Amino acid sequence: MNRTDTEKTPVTLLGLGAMGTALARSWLAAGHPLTVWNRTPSRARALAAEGARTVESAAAAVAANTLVVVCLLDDASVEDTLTGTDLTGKDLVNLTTGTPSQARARAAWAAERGARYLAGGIMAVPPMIGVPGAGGFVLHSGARDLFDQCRDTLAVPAGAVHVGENPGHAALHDVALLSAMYGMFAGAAHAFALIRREDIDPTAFAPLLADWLTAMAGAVHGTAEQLRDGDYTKGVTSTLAMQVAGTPTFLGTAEEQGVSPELLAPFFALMRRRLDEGGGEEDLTGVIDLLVSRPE
Ligand code: FVH
Repeated sequence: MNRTDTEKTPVTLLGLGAMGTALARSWLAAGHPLTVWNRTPSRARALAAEGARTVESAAAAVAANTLVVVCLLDDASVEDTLTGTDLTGKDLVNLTTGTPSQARARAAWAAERGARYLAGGIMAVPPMIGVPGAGGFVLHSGARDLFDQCRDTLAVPAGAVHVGENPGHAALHDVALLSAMYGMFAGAAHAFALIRREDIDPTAFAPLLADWLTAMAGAVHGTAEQLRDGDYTKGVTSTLAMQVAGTPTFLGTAEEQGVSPELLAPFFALMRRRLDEGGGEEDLTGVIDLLVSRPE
């Protein structure tokens, strides 16, 4: 295909749910020729009015362009949609959320059908798509050369980050980052519960909470260095012994405020276990080893 530098790569997009529609609009806004298909055709109508080409079947959409992006509900819907399409010579980018093993199996499945394959994980909600500076990004894993060839197009909806050749690693990073997010939300839920019955305006409390979480987020770099070096006492400022000694204050305050400790208690129990095993001079990194099951 001869294309000048100013011509934009044509894209096929399968799946026009909330996320697929946001992706579609970002590629249209950036001037990429876009062919779309959705199981429920009515969802494609607005995009057709905005310049997308709509086709009657997934097979026709796949046939339209080399670069084929799928953003569907789950791995089963990807199989449903792509079965019966001709993937020979296609560059298939799957932005559907799934597990690492599903991603590896789907990569092998695509290779058997003659496609090059990138797995993706979208770290954004639809309003962040196509909005520079919104903070969203998309994780990709699979062949580095394919990622490099498609990078400019893949970076249109949100920053594109390659996290390795193993096709399962985008999903693994995705779930790891979202798991950390849920831990943060759990902590925030407990914090709001503590102030709930007091004369404290939650909207005045929220900026303090956001600032504190932001200030603490950088601690993950120290954790990463300790894991890399295998030295959990390196650079410790708040020892596990000190932190465990403080847990009765947290549990006592929860009791005083009529708040269940059920979100905090499991983490405190792990901290206590690590302390009892001799990790008092570490900070929290040793807890990670308690979570990882070891091969028999
Ligand atoms: N929306 C979000 O906030 C999150 C942000 C992070 C990434 N996720 C993942 O993105 C995938 C798509 O999410 P979505 O928001 O577009 O999801 P829906 O709006 O529910 O749209 C689902 C689309 O999937 C189609 N679909 C479902 N089952 C089938 C099937 N068996 N065969 C063909 N298509 C199927 C559905 O079609 P229709 O119902 O309109 O006919 C929609 O196009 C997802 O993996 C998120 O985890 C989004």
